Amino acid sequence: MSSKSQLPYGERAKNHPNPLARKLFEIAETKKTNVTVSADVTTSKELLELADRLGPYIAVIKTHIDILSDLTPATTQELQALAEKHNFLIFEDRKFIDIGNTVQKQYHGGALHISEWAHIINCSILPGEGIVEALSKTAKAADFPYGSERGLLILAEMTSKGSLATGEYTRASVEYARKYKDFVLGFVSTRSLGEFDAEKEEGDFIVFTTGVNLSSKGDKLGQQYQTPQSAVGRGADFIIAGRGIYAVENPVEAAKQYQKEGWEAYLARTGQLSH
Ligand code: 5BU
Repeated sequence: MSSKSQLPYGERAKNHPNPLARKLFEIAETKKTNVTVSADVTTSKELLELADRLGPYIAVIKTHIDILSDLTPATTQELQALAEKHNFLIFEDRKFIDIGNTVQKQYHGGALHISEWAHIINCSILPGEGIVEALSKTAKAADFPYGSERGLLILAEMTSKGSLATGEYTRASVEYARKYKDFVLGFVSTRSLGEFDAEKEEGDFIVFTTGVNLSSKGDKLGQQYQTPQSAVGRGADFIIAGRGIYAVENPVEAAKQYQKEGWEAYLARTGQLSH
C-alpha cells in the first residue's frame, strides 16, 4: 500500500502539485464521498436525470459518451452545468489506445469534443509511452484553455476475468505516471500500486477502482466485483460503481449506501474512525 493512502484527502489536497487532484480531494472531503457512478445508460435524458439525482452523493460521474444513442452538444453542456451545480467531476472512460497522432484527434475536436467537457480521461499504455506524451501535450498546449482542469488516469489493471493488464504492463504504467505527473492523476486499478513506488520518487497517485458492487460477485461476461470496503481496503481512493447504483430500483438510496460504505472504509483506512 502506498504510504499516501493512509493520509486524509484534505491533507493530500494541500500537498498535491496537480490542481485537478487538489480539486478532486476537496470535493471528496467537502461532500464526504469517494463514489464515482458509472452512468452507463444509453439516452441523454437518462444520463442527465441520473447526474442530477445522484449529484449530491458522488465525487465523479463516469461516462461512456459514445454509448448514448442521441448525443448532441447540448448533452455535454447540460452535464457540465450539473457538474457545477452539484460539485462533481466528469470522467470520460474512453480508454484511448492508439498512436499519439490519432489519440490527439480523438481527444480534442472530432465528433465528441472530449477535451472540452471531460475533466478526466483514461488510456491504456499498450501503445507505449507516446500515448501519454501525446495526450499530455494536447492538454498542456498553450492555446488550450482548460489545461489546469484536465487529468489522465492510466489503465494499469482491469477487472475483467483473464485481464492481460498485469506484470510488466502494470509496472510500466507506474513509470509513465511518474514521468508525466503534471498530467497523470493516477490509475484505474484494482488496488494501490505502492509496491512499484521507489521510496524516494513516490508521487501521490490517485487510485480509481472499477468493479464495485454490494450485491453481486460478477456478471456473465467476465466482470468481477468487489465491495466498497474491500476496494478501499486494497487502496482505492475512489470507488466506481455502475449497475450496483443505476440499475437498481432506487438509485438514490443505492448511491447513499455506496457513499456511506465507501466513506467508512476510507475513515478506517486513514485511522479517522472514532470508536
Ligand atoms: P458495472 O456496471 O459496475 O459493472 O460497470 C463498470 C464500469 O466500469 C463500466 O463502465 C466498465 O466499462 C468500466 N470498467 C470496468 O468495469 N473494469 C475495468 O477494468 C475498467 C473499466 Br478500466
